[in-house]
Amino acid sequence: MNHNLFETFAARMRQRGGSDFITTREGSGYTYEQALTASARLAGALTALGVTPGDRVAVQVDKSPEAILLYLACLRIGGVYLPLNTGYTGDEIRYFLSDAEPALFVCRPANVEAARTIAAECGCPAVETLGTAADGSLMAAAEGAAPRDDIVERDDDDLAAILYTSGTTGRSKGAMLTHRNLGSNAGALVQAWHFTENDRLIHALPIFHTHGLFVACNVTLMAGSSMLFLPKFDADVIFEEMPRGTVMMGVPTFYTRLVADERLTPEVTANMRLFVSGSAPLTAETHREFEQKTGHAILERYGMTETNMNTSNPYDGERRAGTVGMPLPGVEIRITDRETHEPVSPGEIGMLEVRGPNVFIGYWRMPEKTREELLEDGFFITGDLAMVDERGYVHIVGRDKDLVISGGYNVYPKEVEQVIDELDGVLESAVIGLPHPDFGEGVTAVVVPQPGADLDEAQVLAFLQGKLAKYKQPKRVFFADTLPRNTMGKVQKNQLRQQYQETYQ
Ligand code: MCA
Ligand code: AMP
Repeated sequence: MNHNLFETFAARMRQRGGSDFITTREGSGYTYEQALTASARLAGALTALGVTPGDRVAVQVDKSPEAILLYLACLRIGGVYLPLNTGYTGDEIRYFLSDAEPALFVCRPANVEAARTIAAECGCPAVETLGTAADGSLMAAAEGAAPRDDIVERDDDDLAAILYTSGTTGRSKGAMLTHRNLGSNAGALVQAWHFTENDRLIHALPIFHTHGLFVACNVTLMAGSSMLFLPKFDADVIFEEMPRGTVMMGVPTFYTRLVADERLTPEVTANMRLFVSGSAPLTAETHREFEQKTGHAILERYGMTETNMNTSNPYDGERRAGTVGMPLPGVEIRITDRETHEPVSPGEIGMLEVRGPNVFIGYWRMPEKTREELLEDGFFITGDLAMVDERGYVHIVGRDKDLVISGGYNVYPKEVEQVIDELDGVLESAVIGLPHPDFGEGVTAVVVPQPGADLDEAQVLAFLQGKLAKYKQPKRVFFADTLPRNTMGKVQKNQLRQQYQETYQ
């Protein structure tokens, strides 16, 4: 039996035939039938370009229906899809290409020159382009390619995708996700969230992360629903489209922006049946306000790049504000002591560990990192601190990892600190997340200049331009003579967070 996830998708796509799969506001898009045909052509193009089963296909393109067809084509031929944040700079891309060694890099048409240079440096043999108007050299290649209607045989444990997540050491780690990981999770979510062919998902998330790609698109494909693809979150457009949608998935920033808008009413959301939130904590306050204004209780769920979705509030039953619900079917969680991995007493806070068919098989070419985080008994150490209440709802109460989540994007302070420290005149730096009304947490730097150095905020910010993706760059930079340290010499970031807590309030 072929365990390629695309087998499941293809069966559904054939059934759904002429029904809409992806639509856009501009009137472009694909029915399921058209998507099957077009992805077969793209599969033919990938093969002609030399992509073979197990090869990585790195993709840094703007959001478009064709980018999803490329993902499907890649699955079909047994390739490993490797999506990259569109905000990544050349330096960042260089690292990913040299680490993942893809057989093909698909970039935006406007970036092709730089992409070719970087690809050549990294030994990546092929570069093609994909634009947002069904254009670019890859689409041209697909036009002339012999379509591939077959589906390459894959095992459950074969790789379907690699998604990079930043690491606490400053080096990004490629999470290896299998056909089983993606398929089992999409199946569980379709059931848990009652997705059907009648659903129309308002899709305003980026498609290079688990949330917008796997949660949104795999669930849609598995249920045979349709999606309205929007280039980005824009409240005006969301309000226009809600009367024609049934589900929206978003990060908490979507919801804080909607709640602050007077257009949010029971009438405008009357056709919607479900609002899902994840990727960062949704405050109980936003949850309650949204419900007061619309009658809809946002359904919060919790996941990670390494695990897909782990827990979800119930579809039927109480969606408890400030909690992420219960484990999805097939997913086990345990709350443990950080040192011993022994379960803590019920109701106590500990490390959240997770096991199940959703959990990845390790970090790409990082066996040691994998051993540190993926235990022999199959439990993955999430780095999130949690407790389970008396009714079985999981509360994420903090993080044991030094991580900032800004507008749903993860920023690892170490990576930003390393770049700041390269600036002449900087002795050292500490990057922290501070409460931010729009992004949840705002990336903030505290810099210690070398004695006699004359540095200001603008200089530090200018230095980071082009070196780090925009969302990783601090919103503010402060200066200090020293950083607070404990007796072990570790920087006391809690103290810094306290000192600067009012910055964005
Ligand atoms: C944009 N900017 C940001 C962010 N987004 N800065 C910090 N954090 C961000 N997230 C910058 C812009 O470059 C701009 O800078 C300024 O902030 C204001 O931009 P604005 O127009 O307000 O932003 P936006 O374009 O509206 O974007 C905000 C957003 C977006 C809608 C929240 O960031 C977004 O779609 N986030 C979703 C991320 C996501 O999908 N995460 C899932 C991964 P300037 O003005 O200087 O140019 S996590 C995941 O997949 C796990 C598994 C899970 O559980 O889901
Ligand atoms: P990433 O794997 O980069 O997408 O980030 C996963 C991290 O996002 C988790 O380890 C959590 O810290 C955080 N996260 C995701 N969903 C939630 C949620 N609903 N509440 C709190 N934190 C969340």
